[in-house]
Amino acid sequence: MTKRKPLVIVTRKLPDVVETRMRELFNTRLNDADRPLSKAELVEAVKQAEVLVPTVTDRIDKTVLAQAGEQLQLIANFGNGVDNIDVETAVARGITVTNTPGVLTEDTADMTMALILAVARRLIEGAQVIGPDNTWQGWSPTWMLGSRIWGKRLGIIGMGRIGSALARRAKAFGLQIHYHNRKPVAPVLEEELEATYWESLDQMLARMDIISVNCPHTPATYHLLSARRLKLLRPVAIIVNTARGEIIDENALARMLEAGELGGAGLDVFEHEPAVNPRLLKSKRTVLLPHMSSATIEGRIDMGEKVIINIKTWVDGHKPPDRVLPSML
Ligand code: 8YV
Repeated sequence: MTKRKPLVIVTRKLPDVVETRMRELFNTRLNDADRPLSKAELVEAVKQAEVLVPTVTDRIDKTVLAQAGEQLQLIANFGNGVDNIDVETAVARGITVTNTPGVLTEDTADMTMALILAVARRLIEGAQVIGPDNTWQGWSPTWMLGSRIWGKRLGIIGMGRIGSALARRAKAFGLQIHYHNRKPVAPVLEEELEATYWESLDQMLARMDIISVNCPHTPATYHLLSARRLKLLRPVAIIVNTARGEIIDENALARMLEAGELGGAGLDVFEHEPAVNPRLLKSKRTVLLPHMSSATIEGRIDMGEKVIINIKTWVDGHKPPDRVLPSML
């Protein structure tokens, strides 16, 4: 019996081992050049593919979905966040949407911790002194002083998988864990982390030394950290974001950093990627990374595995394990 091999269109270059397995299992069209698809190319893809494998750089909105052919039945996102996809419209059109949860948790939590340390301890500034031109003039007792993180308070916005993984790390670094979430986490986890739950985000913000954004970007979390809320932060507070740029009002944040109203910011994500607010670029109080928190080879292969499992389960006539439903957002 010949196995059915659906046409799978992958929008970006994935690790070789993932692509090879996808070619073995499906009629897979790859993007060797790794150039992001234009909107017209994306529309062309949804007109042909039975399965589309997009990434965060593909905006699958209403206008794209409106042009999808009947044959498009599965969007297997290569990524955890699905804010690049209009899930409601997709599901209403009978298209299944899946993502890749769980496999980028530890890598993202590692980089969040790295950003906290980098901002508080001026890691990048220091490394730049001993750059190719080595401008170091020698040790001085009052030079390159950062702020201690041990004993400080960390407020985590979004205590899901990544938020909890960050909390475990942060606890080991001597930080006191606080969090804001739609609801408190299980008592056993709260106890393990010795964490304090804040129902009121405003109240938590005003009391923390460090804030980490770890919630998904949904219509409800767009500009959750608005200009008004950012003003609640203490002037020494550090803010890190490895979730989505849209959760923070980037302009308001940049203005406050410029005015010295915040201790600093460590950002891996931006509101209008790949564009970065020029004010953030100029600020000495920022450590900026190009959306690379989950970028490990192991993580990318695991993400590919998840995509393959989701497609294969669907091909075999079952419900893929990582389905995303509008009610989950
Ligand atoms: C991914 C991410 O690299 O998975 C996510 O939600 O933010 C990133 O770490 C990217 O989304 C891949 O599409």
